[in-house]
Amino acid sequence: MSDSTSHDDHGHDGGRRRFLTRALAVGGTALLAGCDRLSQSDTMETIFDATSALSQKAHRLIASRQSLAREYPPSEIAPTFRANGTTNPTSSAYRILADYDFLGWTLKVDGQVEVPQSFSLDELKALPSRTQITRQDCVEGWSCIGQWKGVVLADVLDRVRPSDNARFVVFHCADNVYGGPDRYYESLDLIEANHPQTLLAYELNGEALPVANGAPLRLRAERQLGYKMAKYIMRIELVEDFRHLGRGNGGYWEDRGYSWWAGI
Ligand SMILES: Nc1nc2c(c(=O)[nH]1)N[C@H]1C(S)=C(S)[C@@H](COP(=O)(O)O)O[C@H]1N2
Ligand SMILES: [Mo]
Repeated sequence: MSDSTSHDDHGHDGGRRRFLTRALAVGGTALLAGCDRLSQSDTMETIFDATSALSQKAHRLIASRQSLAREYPPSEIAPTFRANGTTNPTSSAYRILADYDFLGWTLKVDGQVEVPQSFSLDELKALPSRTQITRQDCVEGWSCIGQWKGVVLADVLDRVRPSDNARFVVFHCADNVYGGPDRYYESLDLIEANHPQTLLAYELNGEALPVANGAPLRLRAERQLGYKMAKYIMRIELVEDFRHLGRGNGGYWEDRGYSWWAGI
């Protein structure tokens, strides 16, 4: 859907591109490894402002949609991966699943697909896996490095065969944020969803994914801010647009003012 855009971008307006590259580099170098809170909260504000203000097209000027997120050596892994947002969903359906080690959990994949399917955790683990050490950046002003193992989302999508009109991949979660009425959900476009580092992760730092970090399955979209990486995934829905979901903006935090495009 947006291939033509990314090709067009090369060679356009080099001055603007250099400016944007510099603007992001200034924010980027201030991010610390590990799970440290940033000392100057305005640093993250700068990054977040830039992220909100730049159009999706502008981002493509400075980073190809195919580029890889940085991966780190094992020595950089934080001793404890910080948890944020929901850390222990309270719905009775989730509690029962958690009490039985997620034995009865299945991932439903449906919507605009030719072959809707459900996958058990064992079925997902039997698919080819990828392991990567990456840094998660939260808009609240911290970052954390961890090692994730999971199934490449593109492999799951290949199995359900998205229809021609499918444009976005929506992740439906098990938790109501802060006990409110709305379930967490998020979405990626098909380019981000099919990126080689986009995983449905079931392991963190060599252990089963902890409940605090999204057990039994959470998204890793390593070129995106933390809020895109849905935890507690119950269902994946391929859609043409977001109109029927939440308040129509493609995600729980997007419905509350965050930018849908959260590329970093
Ligand atoms: N289902 C769900 N997914 C979520 C959240 C949440 O509250 N619920 N918080 C998001 C935010 S803001 C961040 S920074 C990361 C936190 O992931 P972590 O708890 O593994 O650090 O998850 C994201 N995914
Ligand atoms: Mo976040």
